[in-house]
This record gives sequence, structure tokens and C-alpha cells, in this order.
Amino acid sequence: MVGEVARDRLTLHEVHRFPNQPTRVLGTLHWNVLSLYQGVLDGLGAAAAHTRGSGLTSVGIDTWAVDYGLLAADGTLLANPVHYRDTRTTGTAERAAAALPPPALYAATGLQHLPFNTIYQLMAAQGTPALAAAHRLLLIPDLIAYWLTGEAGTELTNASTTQLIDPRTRDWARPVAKALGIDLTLFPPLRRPGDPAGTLRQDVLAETGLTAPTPVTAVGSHDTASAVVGVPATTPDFAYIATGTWSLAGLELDAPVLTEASRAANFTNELGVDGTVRYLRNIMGLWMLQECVRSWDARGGLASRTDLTALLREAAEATPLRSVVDAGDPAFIAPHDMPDRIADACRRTGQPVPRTPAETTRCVLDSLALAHRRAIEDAQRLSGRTVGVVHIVGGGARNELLCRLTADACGLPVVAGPAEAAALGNVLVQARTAGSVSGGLAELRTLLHSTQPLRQYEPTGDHSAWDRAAARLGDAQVTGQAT
Ligand code: LRH
Repeated sequence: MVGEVARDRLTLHEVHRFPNQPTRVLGTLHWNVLSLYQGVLDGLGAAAAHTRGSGLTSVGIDTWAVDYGLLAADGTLLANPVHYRDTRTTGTAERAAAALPPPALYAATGLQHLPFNTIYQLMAAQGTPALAAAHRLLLIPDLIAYWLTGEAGTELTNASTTQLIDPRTRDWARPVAKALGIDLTLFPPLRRPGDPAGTLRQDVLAETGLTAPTPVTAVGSHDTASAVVGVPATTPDFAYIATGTWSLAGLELDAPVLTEASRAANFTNELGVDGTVRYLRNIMGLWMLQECVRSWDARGGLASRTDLTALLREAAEATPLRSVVDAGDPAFIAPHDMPDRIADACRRTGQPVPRTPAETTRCVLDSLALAHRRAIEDAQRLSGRTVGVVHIVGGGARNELLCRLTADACGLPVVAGPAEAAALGNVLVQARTAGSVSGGLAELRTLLHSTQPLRQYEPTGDHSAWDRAAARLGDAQVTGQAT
């Protein structure tokens, strides 16, 4: 993505897009990290061509959270990074809990329990040759930045997803690392969004056609941190849902909420740009639908690929709230057989099993809207704040049915867009560092609001139908917290 930013102008051009196709090797699910890096190099080459020799003011990198690569002393990557959806962490939360009880872990880190938090991945890796040989650990965006610049750092917003950061001090939670046997010296020093992160190496310039010097700037390298910067809010009383593979639903706060009630509700205090806290809950998101489509396509063969537009049109006509599942249930994290897992969940809760792809799609979208509503209600209750509007950003902002259902479920107006909020938030933080724009998050958001196409959905329908659907899930609803 190439962004062009001025005081009253903000545009984004997609110059290159590449697939991210994980691969299972000897039973373990890996990222194809070199292929991703090649995609980045090709993208920089396309950016160089786009700017026709005028060059880039800066480059910023954001990716998904929690995952990492291990490097030897000479900088060699020791193993292909493991995908957080791999099941290697099964059972590690119990081991962690024996060393550090979950209430103490939450009080120290404020992070929701997700089975793939970096601490659990590192505990699962204890005793492996790669970890034993590792000199350095780099989170995925930091790894890409290292390959581009030769300089290593640990960007703070993404570091906060490791569960090794204290959200009050915004520094390492050393007692947590000690209790869990995690070596913090593996992590290079912390850097914050806006900090310099090196300049592109000579070989990268040669390969991409960019000119020296091209600085790399630390941004909210956790994609969700950048997406929250990209929320076009015009008032402070907003909730956001960053929807894509995941739905990350919650509030932006000035300080973490570390209460026992917050832990029980499995809310996270991830760190945001400009000293903010992203107080949110992970909800399965459109992953559920993507995985269903993958299963249907595999069953039907290449000749009958699912037509998503037609599917969503049919889903919009399907019976509302016929069956709902708990879109917070970690049972939906792993890949494969998603339609079957959804059918099982409906059966278990005594609801009709969806029979067609359209009915399954409606079940997924109703369930996501219900989980959005629950997260936004819980976030308000737990933080003592009240919201008047919900912003949906990310790819899901393009899904009209999801936006409409979310407005209905929450009983609040929904402002949808921009779909590329993470890229916009990334670019805005760089632009501010470069001096093209100034001000705090409120000023950046005003620029977003005045330049990006947005769509508003007003709540309609019978609100109590959502209460009744929520009641059907009742006690079966899981928040995913470790007890
Ligand atoms: C979204 C995301 C989310 C994390 C998950 C691992 O892409 O970064 O915020 O919880 O991936």
C-alpha cells in the first residue's frame, strides 16, 4: 500500500497484493515466511514504480500478532515460524497456571487468555533445539523490518500481545518471564510507534529500485493497533470492531482495566499508539466464514467455487437468528471442517442445524453480530464508559449484512469503513513522524473522517430477538478465559 498524506489529503493505493498460504510440515502448521518477505520486496518494487523515482518518505510494517522467528547469533533464521493456529500449545496454559496462577498473570499483564499467546508458544517450544540455539527472538513485523534494514527492535504494541508486557509501565513484565522460565534477553530493545527503525539495506534498494536513504519507521506493528488508529471517530464515545479474519471489539482507554471481573470476561489490555490501551475481546471473525467457504470449495471441486456475493445475498434472505453459536469459543480457532463444527455447536445447544451454505453463513453472521454486541456491552460495563456509536473497520466493513446485523444487535448506529484501516493507521503514524501531518489521534481521525468513504447503518428491528438468541447460548457461552 502506498499512502499519500498531506494536512487535508489522505489517499491509499494498493500497488501489490500477495497470498498468505500457511503450510503444514511434519504435522506442524507454519507460515511461509520467506514467501511473505518476497511479497514485501515485490511490493516495495511496485511502490518504487508507482512513485516513479520520487521515492518513499518512509516504510512501516504491520502484521498479525503473537508469532515470532528465532535467529542464531549471526542473524540466520533458525526455523520457519510456527502459525498461532497450530495446536502445539495444547496443555501449556495448565503448566503456566501451575507456575503463575491466572489471576496473578492477568494482574501483571492484563492480557486475555488466548491459547496461542506468545508465552504459551514459548513454553511449548522449551527444550526444542531451535529455542536452545536462539540468540534472538523477533516478532513477525520486527523480523521483516530486520531483513529490510539489518536493525533489530521489538515494537511495543505488538510486544504487548506476547503477555510479557506490564500495561501500566508499558515495559517488560520481568517477574512473569521469570516465573514462566522465559528468557527476556532474547528480545531486542523495545521501540515505540514513531521511533526510527533503520533504513533499507543496499541489497533491498538494489532489488526494489528504491533510492537511498529510505527510512523505516516503527508504527503500530500489531495490525490491530494500526487499525484502531485508522478508526474515523469524531467523538470520544466510540467503540470499534476491527473485522477481518478476527473481530477485535472494544474501546480505546487511557489506562488498563486489570480487575478480576475483567479477567473473568476475558478482556485484553493490548497497548495502542500514543499511550492508549486497546481494551477488547477477540471474536472468531470472518475466519469462520472463510473456513466454511474453503470446505465447500474443497468438497465441490474447483469447478464450483463459492460465489460469495450470491451467498451473502441468500444469507440476507435466510431466517434471522434461527441458530447461533458462540463466536468466542476457542473450538473454532483451528482450520478445517468449520461447517461440521458449527453444526455440532448448534446440535449441542438444541438449535436447528443449518442445512445449506446460505443458512450456515447466516448462522455465522448472526453469531458474530451477537458476539460483537456482547463484547461492546461488556467493555462498557467493565470500564465504566458509555458509547454512542460503533465503528466497524477492516475487511468486514465491506460486508453489508454483517454491518447491518451488528447495528441491530448492538442497538447503536454503526459507521462502516475504512476497510483498509490498518494500512491507513500505519501510514498516518509514519506521516506524522515525517512531519506531513501533526496532532494526536483525534486529529488523525478527523483527517480519516473527512477523506475516506464511510457508510452509516442505523439499528432497526426487534432488539429483544437478540436477547432471546443470546439466552439460547446461555451458560454454554465461553469467554475462553483460563480459570
Ligand atoms: C489480527 C490479529 C489479532 C490477534 C491475532 C493473532 O490479525 O493480529 O489482533 O489476536 O491476529
